[in-house]
Amino acid sequence: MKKSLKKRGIALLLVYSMIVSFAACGKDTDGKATKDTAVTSTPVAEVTATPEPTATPEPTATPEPTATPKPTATPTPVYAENAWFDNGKGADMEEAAATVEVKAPAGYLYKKADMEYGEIITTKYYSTTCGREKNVIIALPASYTEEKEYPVLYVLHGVGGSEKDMIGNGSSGARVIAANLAADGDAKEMILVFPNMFSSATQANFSGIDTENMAAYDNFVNDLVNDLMPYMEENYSVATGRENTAVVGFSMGGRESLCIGFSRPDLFGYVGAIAPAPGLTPGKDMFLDHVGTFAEEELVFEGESPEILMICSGDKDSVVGQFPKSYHTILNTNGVNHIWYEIPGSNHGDPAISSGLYNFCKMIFKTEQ
Ligand code: FER
Repeated sequence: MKKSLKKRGIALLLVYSMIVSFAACGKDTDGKATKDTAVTSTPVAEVTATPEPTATPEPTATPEPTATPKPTATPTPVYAENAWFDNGKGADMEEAAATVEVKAPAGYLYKKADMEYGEIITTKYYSTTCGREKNVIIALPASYTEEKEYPVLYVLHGVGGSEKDMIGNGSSGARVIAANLAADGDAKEMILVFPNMFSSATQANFSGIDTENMAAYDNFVNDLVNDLMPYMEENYSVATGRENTAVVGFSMGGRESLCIGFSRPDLFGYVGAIAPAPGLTPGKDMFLDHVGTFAEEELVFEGESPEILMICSGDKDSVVGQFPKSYHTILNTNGVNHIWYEIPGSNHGDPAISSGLYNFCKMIFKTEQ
């Protein structure tokens, strides 16, 4: 019984193979029969072998995915892994951390042709801290009106920099990123303030990375709190209070935003540091043996703590190296809730700067009041 079945199977296979071979080889690409039939070109000995899988119709009928337009306009966001560090002191930042994207989408970095970006005011205010006038640039939202009050984000530049550095229209331009996000409803409308951080009472300009110049940057917290913030409140329609006041900075500006955040948690509800420079705590690098503005154990909040405290850095930063990560480690040790993430492949600049600005602008001023 088995044998006869096998024989019948072989016979069937033979017939089947002949038909398949004929069908496959006996037609040209248009499906028309050709003169050169396959029957003669297929040796019988091979026909008894298992039919080639080519006989099974390939699933070519399914439309290729290329037919669907590629979603290049809105690329899928890549969320930062482990961006949240909860040390058991509350989980206010957890939700925000889940939305951190490692890179700012390109669509947010440049001005859109059909959009208003608001007035830019280049002016001076008198600093009692420095005993002189200081430059500041203020960027108002396009819809600015005295009828409303706006939260304020102070944006701090890098070492030896100026008030002009961070406003930009390019990929590190805080004003364009903030406005594009606000237009999409992903950020609150806000006033951006770009100060000049150098705050010496005896010297007008930065002259090199040394302990005196660093002290002049650390002194900016006094200029900010005693001079610039009152100036803003007097001259613009500003929403006051820590829920409406944020500070973010790059490199030296990141170090100072942390310095400000830890010094005045009563005034700043949102603190962001992008590739923060060494010297917030004691440490030595190629430039200086930093005395440290704070001892490591002083980086704590006794009472109020920020609604958002974000530190980020490129993982290929050749200027500040591992210092940003060391601040993250210190905060973990000290039980300070914060958000920390790295921008893969970024050196000391973009895409880390635009990533930090984009994520920070999305997170701030969202606390229920
Ligand atoms: C330092 C290394 C880098 C330092 C500051 C920087 C204060 C800042 C770099 C920048 O702002 O881009 O040791 O000391």
